[in-house]
Amino acid sequence: MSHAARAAFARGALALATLLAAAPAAQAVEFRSADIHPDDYPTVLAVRHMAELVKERSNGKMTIRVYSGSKLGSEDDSIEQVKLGALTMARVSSAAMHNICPNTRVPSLPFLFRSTDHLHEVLDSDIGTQLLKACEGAGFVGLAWYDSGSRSMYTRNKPIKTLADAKGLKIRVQQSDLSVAMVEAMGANATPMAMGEVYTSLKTGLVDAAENNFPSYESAHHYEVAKYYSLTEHSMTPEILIFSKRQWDKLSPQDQKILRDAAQESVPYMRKLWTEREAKSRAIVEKAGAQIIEVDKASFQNAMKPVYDRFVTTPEMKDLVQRIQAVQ
Ligand code: GTR
Repeated sequence: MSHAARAAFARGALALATLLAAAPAAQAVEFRSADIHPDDYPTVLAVRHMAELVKERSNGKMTIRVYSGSKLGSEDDSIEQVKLGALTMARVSSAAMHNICPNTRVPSLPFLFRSTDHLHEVLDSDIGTQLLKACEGAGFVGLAWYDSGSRSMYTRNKPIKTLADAKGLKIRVQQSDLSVAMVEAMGANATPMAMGEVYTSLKTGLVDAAENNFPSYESAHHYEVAKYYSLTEHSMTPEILIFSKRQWDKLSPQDQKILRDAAQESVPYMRKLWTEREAKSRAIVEKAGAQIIEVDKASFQNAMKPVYDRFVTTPEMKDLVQRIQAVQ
């Protein structure tokens, strides 16, 4: 080879090496994940934790960018985008999936879980795995369940102490027909709306009440406009992390495993943060003047039969409910 040819060859080799060095970056994928909660909320921190594990285990090939604080829209918007594959992931309340995949209604059934331990036992068992798959036919791979504590009622004007106090109130609920039915079974009027509209609706009196866990009541500032928090603890609807089935099917089994494992490993991390946040949020709202009220829980519980009758209709759902109740 002549000197000139050798030099040309070396230049070519160098160009090729540069190209190869850039190649992993070219193949690298960044997944976007949506959450309506602020940066310091346990769900957001949990998905960020998952993102770190995924990046490390895929040697930087897969990264996840979490968009918090509704930057990508409401929960319903995100779900639609995930279905289309325009957005890869979303952490949403499983109540937001009720009308899309009916079996997700099961863990939201009123007074179904006896305690947080009971909820964890169920979600960590094959029942939890079965329920995570409930939305695959509708375009969503369920990656993990996250805690959301229990939801309780809060009011603007007067406290709810017993079922009779809920009668006739206009109560904001999540956009789910089960949530609507639950509030109607209490003798109240349900107003389904997105979380982002609740603060103003409470403030202006469009609704008299809403219901949520302590961290959401606190972080969304609802306690400033509805200071009576009544411990009805009527539902323990968990959060769910969903992945677009369209995008999932394009991934290798190895990459799918990295994602699934990392999501699962973010669960205990999230649970720890959740317990801390519940206590912290409760302290914040109490300090700000919110009143925490004990209620006659049995009066609420006794009113829930019509909800079970209407929604637990298929043999599969009946079986799920029975199996959940049997978990010790
Ligand atoms: C919260 C949940 C949110 C959202 C909200 C609501 O507890 O974390 O994802 O669903 O409730 O009431 O809309």
